[in-house]
Amino acid sequence: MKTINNPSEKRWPKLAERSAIKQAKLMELVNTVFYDIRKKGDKALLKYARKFDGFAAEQFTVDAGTIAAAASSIPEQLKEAIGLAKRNIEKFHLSQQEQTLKVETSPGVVCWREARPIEKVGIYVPGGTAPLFSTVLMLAVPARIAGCSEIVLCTPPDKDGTVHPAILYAASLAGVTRVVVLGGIQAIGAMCFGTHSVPKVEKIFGPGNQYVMTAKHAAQYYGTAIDMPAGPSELVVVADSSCHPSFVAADLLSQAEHGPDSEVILLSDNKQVIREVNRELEIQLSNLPRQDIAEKALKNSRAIQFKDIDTCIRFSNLYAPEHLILAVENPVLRSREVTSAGSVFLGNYSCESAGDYASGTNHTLPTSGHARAYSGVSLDSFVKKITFQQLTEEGITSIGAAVETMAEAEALIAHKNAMTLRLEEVSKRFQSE
Ligand code: HSO
Ligand code: ZN
Repeated sequence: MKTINNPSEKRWPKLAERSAIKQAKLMELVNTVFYDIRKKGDKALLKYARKFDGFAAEQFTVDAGTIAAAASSIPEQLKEAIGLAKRNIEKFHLSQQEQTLKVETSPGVVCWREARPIEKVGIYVPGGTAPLFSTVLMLAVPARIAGCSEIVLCTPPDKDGTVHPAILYAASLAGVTRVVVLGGIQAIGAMCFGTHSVPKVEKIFGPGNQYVMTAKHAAQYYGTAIDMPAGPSELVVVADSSCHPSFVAADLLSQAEHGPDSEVILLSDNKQVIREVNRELEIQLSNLPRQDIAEKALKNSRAIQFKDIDTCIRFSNLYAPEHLILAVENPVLRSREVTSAGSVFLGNYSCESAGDYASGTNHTLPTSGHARAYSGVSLDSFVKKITFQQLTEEGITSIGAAVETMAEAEALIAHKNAMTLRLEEVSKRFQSE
């Protein structure tokens, strides 16, 4: 990894920049595909599935028999692992349910919020070299807890036109209501507009390549919400002399192996740590099946040495990584300094893989600096929160005059009247009693 030594603060913004993704050309393509899907529905899906994936299933929806049969082709050990992960994701996301809290803001004025599920949600699971069935759990489990009535999963077919059995198994375990074999722009377009075989959804979740990301971006324009803007995966590790260099290297590689555009950064106050992590990277990299991908990702990556751990964390806050590992002394205390990150892993034993699969936190997180303003996916991502209020006669008298005064000052007399009529009725009744 390229090492940078004590960069001045002036250089930080440049060092925290992600490489820009060129979306303009892709947007043209997305618009064309979307237009066709709106006009021709399933016919257009078939055309683009053949064109882009080289394959289109006779029928887009995977039948119940195929889904049920998937369980028998998965090793028992993997089923148990998926079961454990599901239970932990369920526990953590169940804990995010909020109690309704009714607040009396003024005498007789009660306000509260209640969550209602987003009825139809779509989950996109990329195909390609790694079948991300863990992502199925991360998205379908909270959708189920939230009470979403339709959970549509779109995933591209393998070369032979099938879906990986672990994706199907995770889908049935987590409560997905329909699995559709469809990938890329056409999958996002199908869920955005709805066709004969793919239901229209209210919100689309999940990772994807640049085509998928651009299509999700465009879907918003047509009124379909998305989980968050997404880019290549990222990891920042802040490590001091208490770290285990081999662990740190393994963590950096775990994220680097996602894709050649993944970005991993090591921040340390210690030259020796950087040297040892680099040595470990070389040893471990040579043993990885996805060595090529990880190697390419490491080329965009860097180690930065700062004067102390405080400065490392300040830089990390500016960078706002998707994942942050604090492999430092007193990690819990240090974590208070973290102001922007998608998910934080504390101490030498909290590897990112734990959160990617089985600890219970969600692995769908903001990338590309969006952690400055966005949270990762949680139970809240699958609900709308509706506010309620109830005013009694006492409530009208507590805030009525203020409402009248403010409405008049905004020159909105109908607003004022809505209150005045009630105030008059209440005061008349008081007088006659
Ligand atoms: N680290 C990925 C999630 C994932 N890792 C899925 C393994 N499988 C999110 O950036
Ligand atoms: Zn990962």
